[in-house]
Amino acid sequence: MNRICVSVIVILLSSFASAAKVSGTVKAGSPSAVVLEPVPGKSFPASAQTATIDQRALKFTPSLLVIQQGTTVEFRNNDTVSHNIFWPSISGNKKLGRNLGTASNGQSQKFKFDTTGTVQILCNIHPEMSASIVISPSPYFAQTDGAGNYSIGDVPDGEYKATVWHGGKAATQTITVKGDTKADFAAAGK
Ligand SMILES: [Cu+2]
Repeated sequence: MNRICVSVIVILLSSFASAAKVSGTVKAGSPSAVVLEPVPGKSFPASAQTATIDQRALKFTPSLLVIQQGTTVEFRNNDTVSHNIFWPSISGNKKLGRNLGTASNGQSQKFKFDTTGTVQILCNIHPEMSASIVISPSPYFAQTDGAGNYSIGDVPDGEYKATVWHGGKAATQTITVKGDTKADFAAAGK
């Protein structure tokens, strides 16, 4: 079971001059994610996309999913046993917790995530089942490959604040994007 769960949020602080690629390595390894988050006041149209988390062999797949705000996630039961879907909170806000109930084989449950933050997806039938969703306010995000590398295209030049989550913990740092930019992130915060 992979307990590593790393996310990086990069907050855009300055102007949109030109677009470039931001890439690098999250040294905590995979699964990891990199998200670009605008400063307050700058917003993007909500996503109308969909994403899927499978339930297969008593696991959520993927165990880490990164989406843009407004994305609908389909939870699809591909096991012969029933699964429940619930989350106690979003970024600690218990008012945003939900219980989608139980689904049997072949059934799907859908939920549109309209708020940003991080979500721990759980099943009350199988306590060992867990997945994480990171909800980005912007369309700038990526998940790492198996080696921990990430790449985000079309990122405007500027100052960004990077938040790295690892194992449920977070750390932040500032990076500057000017043209194609390399940005590596260490593991874990406090
Ligand atoms: Cu289950």
